[in-house]
Amino acid sequence: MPLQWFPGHMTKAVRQIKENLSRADIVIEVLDARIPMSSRNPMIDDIVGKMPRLIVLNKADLADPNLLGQWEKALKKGVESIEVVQISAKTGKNLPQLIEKAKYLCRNASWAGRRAVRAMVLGVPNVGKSAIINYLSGRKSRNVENRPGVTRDVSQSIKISASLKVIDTPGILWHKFEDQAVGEKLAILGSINDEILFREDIAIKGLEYFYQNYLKKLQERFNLAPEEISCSDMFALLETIGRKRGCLVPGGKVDTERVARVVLTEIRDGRICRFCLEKPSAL
Ligand SMILES: Nc1nc2c(ncn2[C@@H]2O[C@H](COP(=O)(O)OP(=O)(O)OP(=O)(O)O)[C@@H](O)[C@H]2O)c(=O)[nH]1
Ligand SMILES: [Mg+2]
Repeated sequence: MPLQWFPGHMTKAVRQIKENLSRADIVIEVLDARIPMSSRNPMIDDIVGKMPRLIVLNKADLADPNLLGQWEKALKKGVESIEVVQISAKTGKNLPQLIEKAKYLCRNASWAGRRAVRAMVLGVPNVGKSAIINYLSGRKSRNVENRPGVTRDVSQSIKISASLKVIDTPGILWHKFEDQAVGEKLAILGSINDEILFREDIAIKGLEYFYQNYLKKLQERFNLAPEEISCSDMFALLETIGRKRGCLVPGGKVDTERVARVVLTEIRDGRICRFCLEKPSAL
């Protein structure tokens, strides 16, 4: 069954975003640094048009450090109205650069230097839009949770500093994933409501990526002997992990739903290793 999640609150959110866009000078597009391509919402291009854009690769603390710089370059691609910065709303990495780049994008505006840059923060659900704003503004972790669809309304303008004000928005997805792999990656990383997913299928997809790209780390994390992982049957691997983690139902069979939750949590929280599910050459 194709993945799709576009609940009613997102329809309202898209309308609110369009209505409020004129309150902003630039857009801060937040991507998950582990899936910079799949977390780019094509609707955002249509909504913001040629407005100056700061692309933020958030959760850099969880992403593969060997690929982050490459992604930064690939996304910038010499476009003058686009700046890119890799940050972490957990560690605070590069947040001053975010403010500097937002100012830089507006350096030629008639009002530059006389008033704050006004930025609207956009992105798919759960990429850390609200967490970034909280960190920058020094607010407590209000309105931040590790599930998609937490922020429900476009916010008032929030003052970050004398040079930056931001508007928070609800995460939005688009109506149909042309490429099934895009939906799967968004699901693996928690941008799609888990309740609508077949968790086993998504966990298996996740395991497949780690099997292909981070095999050694996968073995280490789940204590897998080479013969336990030598086949490419990912369902069997899920069951093996289930037995090792004691995810069993009475009678001794593996509770695959439970182990799928475990695997997804471990992937999302970066407990296997820092990773990216896609490489910039795929752009
Ligand atoms: N490790 C890590 N976790 C982060 C980072 N940024 C956000 N998070 C976590 O990611 C989860 C989602 O953060 P939110 O700020 O609620 O995401 P959002 O984009 O506002 O989500 P919606 O409001 O649902 O669209 C929370 O558990 C945050 O603590 C980061 O840079 N690193
Ligand atoms: Mg939010």
